[in-house]
Amino acid sequence: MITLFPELLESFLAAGVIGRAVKENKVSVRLINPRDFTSDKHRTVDDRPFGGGPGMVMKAEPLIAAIQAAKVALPKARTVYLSPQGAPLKQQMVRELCEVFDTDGIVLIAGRYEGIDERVITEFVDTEISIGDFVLSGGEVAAMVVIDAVSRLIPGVLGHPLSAAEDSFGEDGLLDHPHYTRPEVLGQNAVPAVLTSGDHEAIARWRRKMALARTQERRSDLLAKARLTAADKLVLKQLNEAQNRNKSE
Ligand code: 9WO
Repeated sequence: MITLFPELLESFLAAGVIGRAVKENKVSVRLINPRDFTSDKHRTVDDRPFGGGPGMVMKAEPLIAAIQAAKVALPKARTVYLSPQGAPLKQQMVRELCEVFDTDGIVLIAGRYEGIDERVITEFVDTEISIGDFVLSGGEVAAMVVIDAVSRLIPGVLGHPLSAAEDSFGEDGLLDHPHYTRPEVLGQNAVPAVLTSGDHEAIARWRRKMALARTQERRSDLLAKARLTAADKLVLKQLNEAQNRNKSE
C-alpha cells in the first residue's frame, strides 16, 4: 500500500482477525511512503494545481517511484486507487479482489490533499474504486475497508469458515438477520421465542424471513439481484400482504 501516513495502518493491521491473519502470514501488507522517494531538501510530495484554485495535488514523481518499488516486489500486481470517482465497491468486487490478491497481489494507492496527478491514474492505475459517495481526508480509511473486506474472505482468516459466506452480502445478496445473545430478557425485551425453541429448522426459516423482510424494508434495491428460492418469494409475498393489511387499517 502506498501512503503518506503509514502509521495510520499500524494498529489496524495489528488488531483482531486482521492482526492474526498478518501474524500467521495469510495476509501481508507492506507500507510504502512516497516521501521516501523524494530527493529535495524538504522531501516535497505535493504541489500547486495547474489552472489554480485552492488546495494541493500529490506530485507524480514520488508517487510513481513508490508504485514502481511496490511493483518490484509484486510485478503482476493489480494497482487500485481509492477515490470518490471510482466504481462503487460491492461484495462481488471484493470476491474478485480476493482472487487477484491471492494470485498476483494488489497495490493500493491512498491519495491525500485534493487528489493525485491525473497522469498517475491513466498510466499506473488498473482499477479506481469508491467505498461510498462521500469525501474523506485521504484514501487510507478506504484502503483499510478494502483490506478488511478482502482479508476476511481468505481461507482461515475468520474463525468460523461459514461466517464469511453467510454474512450480509454472502452468496445470496441479502442483508443479515438480527442476532441475540444472553441475557434472554433485557429490560422489556425478550429474545424471539423461536431462537430458544431448539427447533433448528424453524430457526433457519425465521432467520431467512427476517433477512428477506429487512432487505425489502431497508434495501429493496438489493432484492432485484438477490438469489431467491420459490419459498423466499412466497415469504416476500406474505410479508407484502401483511404490510398492505396494516396500511388499510
Ligand atoms: C476533495 C474534494 C473537494 C471538493 C469536491 C470534491 C472533492 N473530492 C476530493 C477528493 O477526492 N479528495 C481526495 C481525498 C483526494 C484523494 C484521496 N482522498 C479521498 C479518497 N477522499 N475520499 C476518498 C474516498 C475513497 C474511496 N471511497 C470514497 C472516498
